[in-house]
Amino acid sequence: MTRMIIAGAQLGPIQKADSREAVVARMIDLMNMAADKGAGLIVYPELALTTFFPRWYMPDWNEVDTWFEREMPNGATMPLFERARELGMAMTFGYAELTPEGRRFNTSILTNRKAEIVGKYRKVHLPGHDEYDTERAFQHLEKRYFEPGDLGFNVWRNEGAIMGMAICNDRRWPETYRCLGLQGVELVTIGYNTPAVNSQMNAEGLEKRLFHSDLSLQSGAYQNATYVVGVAKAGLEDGHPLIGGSIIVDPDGFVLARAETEEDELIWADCDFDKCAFGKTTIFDFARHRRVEHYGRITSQTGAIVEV
Ligand code: CDT
Repeated sequence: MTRMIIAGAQLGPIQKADSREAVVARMIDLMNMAADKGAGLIVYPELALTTFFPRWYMPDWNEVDTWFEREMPNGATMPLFERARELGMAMTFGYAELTPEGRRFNTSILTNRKAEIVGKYRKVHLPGHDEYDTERAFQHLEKRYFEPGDLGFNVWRNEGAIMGMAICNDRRWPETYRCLGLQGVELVTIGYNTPAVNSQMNAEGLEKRLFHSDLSLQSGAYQNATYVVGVAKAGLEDGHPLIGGSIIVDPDGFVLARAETEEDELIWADCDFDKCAFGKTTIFDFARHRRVEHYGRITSQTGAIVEV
């Protein structure tokens, strides 16, 4: 039997002027709280170390690179790794990765209880645009600052459970969960930075955005009989509101824990990974029920083609 208390460490806003060291101190505070709850794994948001910088158009690539990490761990994040090792707590968090070859990715890593990195994921579904867009109320320049991830969707057996990662916009795509589900995933961790307003439709605000976040995370969990943890960076960041709504979802799609604030806040739930087996061997027994002969379009065609 494998069970573990999983913690979601929602972060409140990180302003442009906030140092990585100050953010890491906040992350350690949340980790200490998670230890008090007996957590074996703590999940932090996407781009956890800085403000959500893709909202800013930067023509100067030297400035862009100040938001990226060249190695992990590094000087700023080492205290987090050291505390995780002391507490024997696995963790996952997101950051902007600049490789030695000069490639830029929106990345997350997964560690074991010894604070060794056992998994890395690079965001596949990058939202937004790559040039300044005068039509939008604010910018979302992920396609400018990152390449689409090149590692695919992988799982790792970590501390007794089969774990996979995705990042923010990935949570809206059923393909994400299914690629992980087809590898038997039991826990999907997803950090996010979601603006509370649609930059292209002002009328779409917080309520609808939270609904879509829940809908995506809960359906991904249910349809693949897996736990899903979605963790926000929330609140008013550099004058721009981000949704909170971090949740832990069980393999039936029910919400076990939910953040109530838009600040640094810990949620946690006791996750019994054996509970994934029922769905995986009955209604979502992929081997018995999937009909791949009818799914060809999913990989051969990207956009919709209307022929009628
Ligand atoms: N960071 C990130 O991927 N944010 C996107 C905003 C897209 S607009 C709905 C998200 O999917 O939340």
